[in-house]
Amino acid sequence: MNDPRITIMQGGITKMEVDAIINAANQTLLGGGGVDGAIHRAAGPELKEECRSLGGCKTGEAKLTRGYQLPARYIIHTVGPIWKGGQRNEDQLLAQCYRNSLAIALAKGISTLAFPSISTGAYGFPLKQACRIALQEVKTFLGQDTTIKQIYFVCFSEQDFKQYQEAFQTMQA
Ligand code: AR6
Repeated sequence: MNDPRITIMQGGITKMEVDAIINAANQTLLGGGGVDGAIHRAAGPELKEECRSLGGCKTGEAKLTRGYQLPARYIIHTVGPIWKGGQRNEDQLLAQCYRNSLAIALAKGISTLAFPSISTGAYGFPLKQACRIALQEVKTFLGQDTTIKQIYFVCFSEQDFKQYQEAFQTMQA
């Protein structure tokens, strides 16, 4: 059955009008390139100030900040694994990113949130494998008792968008 609470779309995550967006950050939480850079630029310099007070973040874990100039009220920063060939617990660490981000959202009473494709840019995680993990974790989470009403997967490129759609359709079968 198609879960109406999951939406796959193409676009920029900084524009999303949701309670929280997820950032694919690095362990310093002090900004970087890719989606992390875009989020810091759009949120403004106060975000970095708050991030500085958090003392970094381990791979697989997640931390919450305000959204500042973003339409989103909160940002959940998570650190995906760097792909090293698949024998370094990368799958489990990526799954933890989704699980821990969702746990924070639930604890905050958040009802709408948007994920980027964590680890599949600079960190090199194979896209097909990563989006299967992302969708699996979100579906498992939504199968439990939750206040979350809508989860967007915001794909930046058309290639990512197609891959997510394909994985989603395969999982419905
Ligand atoms: N909205 C949605 N997705 C985006 C956006 C955007 N505005 N911009 C890029 N993407 P990456 P990672 C996509 O490299 O692999 C940073 O420097 C992008 O096309 O941002 O987890 C951090 O500081 C790709 O599909 O994150 C870390 O050092 C996805 O976001 C490192 O990169 C993730 O690509 C983290 O690497």
